[in-house]
Amino acid sequence: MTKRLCFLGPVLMLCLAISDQGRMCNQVRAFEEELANKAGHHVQWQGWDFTWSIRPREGLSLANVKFKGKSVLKFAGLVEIFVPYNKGDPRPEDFGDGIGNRLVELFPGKDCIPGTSACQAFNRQGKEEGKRYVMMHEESTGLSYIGPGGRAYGKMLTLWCTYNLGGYLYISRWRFLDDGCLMPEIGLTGPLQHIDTGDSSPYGSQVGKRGDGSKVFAPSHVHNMYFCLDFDIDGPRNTVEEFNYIQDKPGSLSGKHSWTPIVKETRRSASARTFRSWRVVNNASKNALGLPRSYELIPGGNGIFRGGSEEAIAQAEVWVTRYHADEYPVEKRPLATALPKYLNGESVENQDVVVWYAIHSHHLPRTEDWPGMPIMWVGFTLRPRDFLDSSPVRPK
Ligand SMILES: [Cu+2]
Repeated sequence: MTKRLCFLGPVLMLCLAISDQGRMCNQVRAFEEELANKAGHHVQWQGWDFTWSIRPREGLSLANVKFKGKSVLKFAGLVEIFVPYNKGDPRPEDFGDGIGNRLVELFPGKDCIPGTSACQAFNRQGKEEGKRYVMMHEESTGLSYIGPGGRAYGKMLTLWCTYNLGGYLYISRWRFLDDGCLMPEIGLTGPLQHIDTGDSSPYGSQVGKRGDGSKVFAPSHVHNMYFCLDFDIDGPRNTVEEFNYIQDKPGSLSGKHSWTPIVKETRRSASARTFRSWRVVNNASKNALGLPRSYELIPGGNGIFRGGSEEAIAQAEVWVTRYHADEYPVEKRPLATALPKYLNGESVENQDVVVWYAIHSHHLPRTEDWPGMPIMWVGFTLRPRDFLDSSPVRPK
């Protein structure tokens, strides 16, 4: 209970004297210093300004992300991958003790996307020497606008790496678009896991044949990817609002949308039926139209997953919590244990809020996934809403 006292300043020094709490405070202090000093590799590109680093638990993470001079995120990282199999087991949490040391070596000149410019390949320390694990390149997004006034063309900066987690290979990439969108994406590849012998069934499918003629059976499963997004939209005091669109009456031609502020820590479900999304708003920061600046979380994935009733982490897509220095990414407990405990009714209105987002990808293996699975991409978008003063496209 005293760990909530472990904040910065004089109190921090006080709690360093207590052994267990001292360890936690050291971690908190180290992380705060890391953020304050902008430790990691600093990048400036087309209005974006951020640092990246390889963290022991979260792997390739972002800190102090700004767009056009205003802060967007204090921290962003992948924090867990939970892969329950449809038959009920196994149900591995692929992060184990962390993914920072499960990076796969990448080869400059080969693993960059051909034809893209300025491909850089880094070691763990962000230097372009030795074994490379992180790549960054710029690529064209093609047309970003076509219409009266001409055409506009866009580009993006992609920062990425690959992990080997329990045999599966996961590519993690962060795509920064020059229009202010940030797209976190995960690519699933490598060999299928928990292969058996047999025919297709409601729990999986036949994906191939071995040399001896036996049928290769691959079980179906869901990849649940959890992200920690510590927003700071032009400063730390933010509010999360939920968007829903509902027909005025069933069958009616008209309908209304609403933005509902989330005032207390809670978890929320996705809803394709109401076009549900969320935005993080700074009500004190207004754009040129006088509208509060925000970034919107546009959900992705191919459905909604609900685990067993005892799996609290698998009962929602979004959690909104108040920032505490001793919680993730300093927290050492697995996310499945820690996250449900963070919800304790605190106010999250005009506070330093953290959004936790789970993206789900149901995977029924197919013939084409055996023996090599082509990369299957899944991701979501963080999009500026009234953050800028006008459209970012300039047709010529
Ligand atoms: Cu899969």
